[in-house]
Amino acid sequence: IRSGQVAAIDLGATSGRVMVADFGPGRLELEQVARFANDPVHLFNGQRSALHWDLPGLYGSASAGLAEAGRQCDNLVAVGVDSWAVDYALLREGRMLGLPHHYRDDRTAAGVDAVHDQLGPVDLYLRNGLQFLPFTTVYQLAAEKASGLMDVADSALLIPDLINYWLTGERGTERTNASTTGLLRTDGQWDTAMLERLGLPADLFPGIVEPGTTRGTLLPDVADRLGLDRSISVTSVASHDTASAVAAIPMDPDSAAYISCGTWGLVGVELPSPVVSRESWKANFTNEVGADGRIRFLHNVMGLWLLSETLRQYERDGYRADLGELLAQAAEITTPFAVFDTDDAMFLPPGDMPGRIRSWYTERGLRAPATHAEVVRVIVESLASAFAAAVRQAAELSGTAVKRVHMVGGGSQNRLLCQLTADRLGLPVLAGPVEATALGNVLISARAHGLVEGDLQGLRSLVADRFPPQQYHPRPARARREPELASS
Ligand code: LFR
Repeated sequence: IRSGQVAAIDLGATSGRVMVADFGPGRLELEQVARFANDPVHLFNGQRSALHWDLPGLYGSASAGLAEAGRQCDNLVAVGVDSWAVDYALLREGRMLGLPHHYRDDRTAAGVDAVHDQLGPVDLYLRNGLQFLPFTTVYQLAAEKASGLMDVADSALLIPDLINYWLTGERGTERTNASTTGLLRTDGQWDTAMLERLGLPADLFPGIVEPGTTRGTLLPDVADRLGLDRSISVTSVASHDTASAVAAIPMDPDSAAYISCGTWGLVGVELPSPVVSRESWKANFTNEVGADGRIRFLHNVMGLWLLSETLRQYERDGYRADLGELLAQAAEITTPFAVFDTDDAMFLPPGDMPGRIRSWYTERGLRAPATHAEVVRVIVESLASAFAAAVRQAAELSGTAVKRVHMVGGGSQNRLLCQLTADRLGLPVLAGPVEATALGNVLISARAHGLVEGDLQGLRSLVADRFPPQQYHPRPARARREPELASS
C-alpha cells in the first residue's frame, strides 16, 4: 500500500466540486478544494430558448479546482470525473458542436414518440432494463435528429467522458454512465440492432471503458497551463454520480436498501444481476450498472430538486428563504396534508415549483399548503412517502429482506427527511456520508493505483469506519399511520 492523494471532479446538477482524498496506511481524509455553481443557460436556437449546460464554464471551474488540488498535494497521483447521467455532447473531428442540452429541456417529447413508434415501451425495457424517464439518452438522440447536427457529428461523449477527453485527448464511454443511455443491452453490449432500427449510427459513442482503468495522462498543454505534473493519471471511475455514490454506501447489500439523495432521490437495492420482469417494468424500476459490475436496481424519485426549485421561486418573489429555518418550522406543523405524487412529470421542468404544487392539490379538491413552511412540509412529507414506497417495492421486486435504509448525499443532512422516512418505513435510517459520490469516485481511482485494496465491501467498510452514519429510529406512533393517499 502506497501513500498519496487522488482528486475527484464531481459535477452535480446544482453544483460541482473538486475534492482531494489523502490515502495512507489506515488513513482516508477527504477535503473539498473547490465548489462552484452549475447554472444552466437558456439559448435561443432560431425557434425557442432551449436549456443547455454551460460546459465550458464547468470545465473552467473544474480545472481551476484541479490546479488548486495540485498546489495543496505533495503527491497527487490521479484524478477521476463523475457527473449526472444521460446527457452528451456531439463532436466532429474532436470539436464540440454546440452546448449539450440539459435533460430538463422539454425537446424530448418528440423523441419519446419517435422511439416508441419503432419499439414499444415493453420491448425497450426487455432490451435495456431501464425505467422510463423521458430524457434518457435514446430519446434525446431521437429528438436531436431534427436539429441536423446528427448528420455532421462523428461522435458523442457523455459529460464525464467529455471532461476526460478535454483533459487527455482520449475518448471512451465509461460503463456505469453508458448503462443509463438506453443504448446498452442488459448483457452490457451496445444494442447495435436497436441503433440501426432508430436510424442512429452504431458507432456514435466510442468503446466502453471500465471503471478503475486509466484513461490517459494529462495533455502536456493542459498540465502546463494548470501547473500540474504531466504524469498525473486521469482514471476512469464509476463516472455516473449515482454509481459512485452507491459504491461508497457503508451497507450490506443483502439486508439494506439505499437512498442516494441529491437533486434526485435514487432509491433501491444493489444486486448481482438485473431484474427485468413485468412487475419491475410496471413499478418503473431501472437496472443501471454499478462499480465492480454490480446492478443498481432503483427508481428515480424527484428528490431535493423540489425543495431547491421552491427556494429559487421564493427568492424570485423577494423572500429570502433560509432552508434551515423553514425546515425547523415545517417540523412543527401538525395540520394534516395529503402527500402529492412527486413522480408527476409536471414537476420536472424548472420554474414556479410552489405554484405547481399548490395547483396539484387544488385540482384534486384537496387542502393546499399555504405558508412557506407548509409548502416545505408537504415536500418533505411527500418525498419521505415516495422513498418509503420505493424501498418497499425494491425489496419486494428483488426479494431482498431489507432491515435498514442508508441515506447518502445532501438529503442525509436533512433531519426531518431522514426521520419521516424512518417513520413511514418503520425501519432505521442510517444517514451519511454526505459526500458519498466524491468518496466513491476517489475510492475506485485510489484502488486502481494501489492506494487502497479490497473488493467493494472492503471499500465500504473503510467508509463505515471513517464516516460512521447517524441513526434515525422510527417513531412507533407515526410508523403505524398509513400514508395518506392523495386520491382518497
Ligand atoms: C443524479 C442523476 C440520476 C440520473 C439523473 C439525470 O444526479 O445522475 O442518477 O437519473 O441524475 O442524469
